[in-house]
Amino acid sequence: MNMAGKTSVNGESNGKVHRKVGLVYDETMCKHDTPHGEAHPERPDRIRVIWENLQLAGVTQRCVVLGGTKAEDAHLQLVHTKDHVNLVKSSTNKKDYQSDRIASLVNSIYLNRSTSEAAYLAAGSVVEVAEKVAKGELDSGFAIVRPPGHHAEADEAMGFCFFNNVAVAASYLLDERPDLGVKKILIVDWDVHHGNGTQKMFWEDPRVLVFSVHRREDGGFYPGGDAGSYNMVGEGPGEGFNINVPWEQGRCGDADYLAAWDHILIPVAKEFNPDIILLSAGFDAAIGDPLGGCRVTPYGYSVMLKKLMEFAQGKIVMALEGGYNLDSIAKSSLACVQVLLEDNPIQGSSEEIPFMSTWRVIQAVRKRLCAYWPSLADELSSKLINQKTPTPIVLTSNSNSEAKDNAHELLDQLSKLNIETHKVDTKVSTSWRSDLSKVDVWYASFGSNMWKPRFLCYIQGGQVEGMTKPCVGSMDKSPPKGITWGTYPNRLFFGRESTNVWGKGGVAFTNPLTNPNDQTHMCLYRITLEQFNDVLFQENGLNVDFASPIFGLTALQLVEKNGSTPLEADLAPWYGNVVCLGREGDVPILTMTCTLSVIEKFASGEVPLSPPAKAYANTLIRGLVEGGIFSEEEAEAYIDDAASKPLYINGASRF
Ligand code: X5A
Ligand code: ZN
Repeated sequence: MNMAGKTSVNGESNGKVHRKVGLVYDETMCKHDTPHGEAHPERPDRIRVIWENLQLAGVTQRCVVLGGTKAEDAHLQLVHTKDHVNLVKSSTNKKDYQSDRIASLVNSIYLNRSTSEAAYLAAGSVVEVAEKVAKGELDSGFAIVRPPGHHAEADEAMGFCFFNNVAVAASYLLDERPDLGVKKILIVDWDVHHGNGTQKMFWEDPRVLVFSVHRREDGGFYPGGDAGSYNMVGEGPGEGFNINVPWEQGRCGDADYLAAWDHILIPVAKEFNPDIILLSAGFDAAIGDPLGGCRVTPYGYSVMLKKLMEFAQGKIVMALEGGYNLDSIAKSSLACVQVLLEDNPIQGSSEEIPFMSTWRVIQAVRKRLCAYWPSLADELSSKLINQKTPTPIVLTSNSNSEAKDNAHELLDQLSKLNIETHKVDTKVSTSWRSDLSKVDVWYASFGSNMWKPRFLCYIQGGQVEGMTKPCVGSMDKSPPKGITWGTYPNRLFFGRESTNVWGKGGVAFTNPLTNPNDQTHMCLYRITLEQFNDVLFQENGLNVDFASPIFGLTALQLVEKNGSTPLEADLAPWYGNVVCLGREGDVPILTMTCTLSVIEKFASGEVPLSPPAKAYANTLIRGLVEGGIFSEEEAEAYIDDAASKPLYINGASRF
C-alpha cells in the first residue's frame, strides 16, 4: 500500500480531503479475561488482532487515534440502575471470581479483577467518540472496545456484556448534550445476536430508532425468547421506533443482509432522517464465526456501512460488539474503516441470492411496520423475491471519482480474501442421493429418536407429542431395515437452552470421547446413508434439498478410520460431529453429537448444560421403556443422572 503523500488526520493529499476518522484502542481492555485463563470466545485477542490488522494495512496513521476514556457513573446511570453500576464497579475487589460461576452459566458472563475497568473504558470510549462526532471534531469513528454492550440491560449483565456502551452514548448525546443538537439517533445493530438490552432501554423513546438484524430461529438462538421478534415494535411514544429483522436460519450472507438494508433499513432511515448513527458493530455474522453460523463477507460489511454513510452527513460511530473469528473480525473491521476513511464508490458483486426465508422475514417486517413507515407499504415485486440470479449491488454515492487508487486498494484486498460464498441449498439436488442410497449404516440414537415414532418423523415426516413443529422427513421414506440396541462407553448429558423442535430445555448429547465408567444406551436404526444425511440435515435445522450431502462417502471412510469426523461447522452447529461406534456385521454404527470443541464449551460453561424439559425427557423414557431397556423408574433415574452430573473432560472436572 502506498502511504507516500498521504498525511495523517484529515490530511489533504493529491488534492483530496480525507474524512476525519477516530479510532479508539486501549490495551487495558485486554485485561478483562476469564478468572483462570479458561478458553472463551470473547477473548482479549479480539481487539488486538483488529488493531494490529489496521496498523498493518497502514490505516491507523490516517485516522485520529484516541486512548480509552472511562465512563462517568452519571452517564452509565442514564441507562443502568445505580445498583448495577455499583455491582460492576465493586467486582474489582472480589476475592473469588469463580464464585460467580452460577451467574456465568445462566447469563454467559465471566469476571476478573480487570473487568470493571475494561467495562468503564468500553462505555466511556464509545461516549467519547460519539461526542466528538456529534461536535464535528470527527466525521466518524470506530471504538474498538470490549467487553461488548448490546445484551446488557438496565440492571443485568449478560451475553458477555456489562454496560450497554452504545445505549450509554446515545443517552448521553440526547440527555446531557442538548448543545450538540442531536435530536434523533439511529442505532443499527448488525451483531448476529439480538440487541435485547438496547431494545429495552429505548422501548418507549421515539428519539432513538433501534434497528437490529439477528439470527433468531423462533427464539432458539441466543438470547432467545420473544424479544427479538419483528412484533416487538416499541410502545407508547416509541411505538414503531424499534425494528427487528429476525433470521429464521443461520448461513445468512451478504445477499440476505443487503436485502434487509434495501427493503427495510434504508427506506426507514430516509424517513427518520437521523442526526447521527450509532452502529452496534458485532462481526459475529461474519463468515467463519464459530457462534454466528452466518456468512457475511468483509465486502458485505463494507457495502452495508457505505449505504449508511448517505445519512446524517456520514456521522457514524461504530462500536465493536461480538465477533469471535479473529481472522474474520480483523478483515471486516479493516474493510469498514476503509469505508469510513474514503468516500469512494465501492464496486464488487456477489454470487448470492437471498434465501426464501429471508424474503419471508422481510415481508413480515414490512407488513408489521408499514403503518409507521409508509415507504414499507408497497408489496415487493414477485420478480425480486423469486429471483434466480443475483441483483447487482447498486450504490447511490455522493462521492467523486478522484480517489480511484484507494478504491483499487480496497478491491484488491477484498479480492484476495477468496471466500466461498455460494449457497448450496438453492441448487437442484443431484445424483448424490442415488449414490448414497446404495450404502447402509446403523444410525445410533441416544436422544428422543430412541422412541421409534419420533424417529420416524425424520423419515416419513410428521410430529409426535411434545414436538413444537413437524419434520419434513427424508426424501426416501422407506422405513428402517432393522432396529437393535447397544450400550457404549460415552457420557450422555443434556445441554443448550432450547431447540426449535422441543422448545425450552436442554437436549441430549454424548461425549465423543469414551470412558469405561460412562454408559449411553442407544437405539440403532439401519437406514441408508442418504437417509442418514436427511436426518443430519433435520437435526441441524437445515432443509433437505441440498445439492450435496453433509456426510458423504469420503466422510464415511474418514469416520471409520478416525472414529469421528466433524462436519462443516457453520452448516451443522448442533450435531456437527459424526462418530463411529463400531460395526454390526459389515455395517458401520454411526451416531451424531457435538464436536470436541463444543464439549469444551459445555465443560467451561460457555454453552450451558441444562436439564431436559418434561416433554423431551418423556420421549427418551418412552423410547427406553418401549425398547425393553429399562422399566419406567430405571429410565427416569438414568435420565436424571445424566442431567445432573457435571461434565468431566479427561477425568478432570472443569467446574
Ligand atoms: C456480544 C455477543 C453473544 C453471547 C452468546 C452467549 N454476545 N451464548 O455477541
Ligand atoms: Zn453477538
